[in-house]
Amino acid sequence: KTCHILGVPVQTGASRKGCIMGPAALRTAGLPDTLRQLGWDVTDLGDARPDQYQNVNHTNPAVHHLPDMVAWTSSLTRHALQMARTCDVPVFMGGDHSMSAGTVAGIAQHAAELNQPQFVLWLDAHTDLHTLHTTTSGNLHGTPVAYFTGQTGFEGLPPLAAPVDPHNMYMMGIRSVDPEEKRHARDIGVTVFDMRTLDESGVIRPLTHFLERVEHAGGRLHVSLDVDFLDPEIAPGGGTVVPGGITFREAHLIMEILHDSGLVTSLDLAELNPFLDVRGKTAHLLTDLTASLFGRHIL
Ligand code: DIR
Ligand code: MN
Ligand code: MN
Ligand code: MN
Repeated sequence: KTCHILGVPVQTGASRKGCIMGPAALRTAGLPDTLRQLGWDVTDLGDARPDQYQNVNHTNPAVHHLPDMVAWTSSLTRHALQMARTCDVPVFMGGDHSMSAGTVAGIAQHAAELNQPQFVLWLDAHTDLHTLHTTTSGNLHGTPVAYFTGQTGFEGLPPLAAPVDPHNMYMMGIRSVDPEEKRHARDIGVTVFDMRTLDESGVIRPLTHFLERVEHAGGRLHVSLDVDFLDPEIAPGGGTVVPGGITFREAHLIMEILHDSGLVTSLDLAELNPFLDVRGKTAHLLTDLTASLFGRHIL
């Protein structure tokens, strides 16, 4: 099986600088070689670059670095589509989570070409469901889900070839949601397994339920992993960490179950900020979680 890896050194969607070093840290932690040792045919494509910057203005004065997001989104949509056409499982090493506006847009376009429904598993403390109008922080890493599900309020961003159906969108680990995002999540019908739900039911039941849906629909599955999905104790290398996150074993178990399903067709590793990490701890954890997703077994 083939895996193409692309670095996405974007940091302008976040409030704190440092995600630009994410791809370098994941390479330093040995991500490509780790997947090779598991038997995968891995090609590291190097780092992507944004397209030419255009002047884009916006009426929401909080919004910052919109031209960067536009330029990255068009570039990454193209890259993701091409990677999905040429390998079994594309992996995108971020970069802040604004990257997923482009990666998921391109991946979903490929699913549409194959006439298969695209599913997305969003592993994050946040829903990232703001539009350019509802964001109060102006940090555009809080907007990719609303963009790639085709919501209005993204003037200036590339039009979507194939929006993801919000009903095919599942979120886990959620524990920090702004009021406008709450309304939006309810209105468009994404499924949110928040931390309270996971505390009560564990991670296995909701995940298995979701995977059965993907399987029955004959769908393709993109997994988008934000560092702050994980508890800050085990993953300090993120700019917007939130206490009460997923534990080390829960995270590995999710990856192991995802692997056994055989359904995952693409992956984002988002929000690693090596400048805030502690001796590569978070970079190594993301590498090990990716290894579990790609078939590393304890026995
Ligand atoms: C918050 C935080 N909802 C915002 N979002 C983050 O700024 O829009 N997403 N950190 O990852
Ligand atoms: Mn996120
Ligand atoms: Mn987050
Ligand atoms: Mn539907």
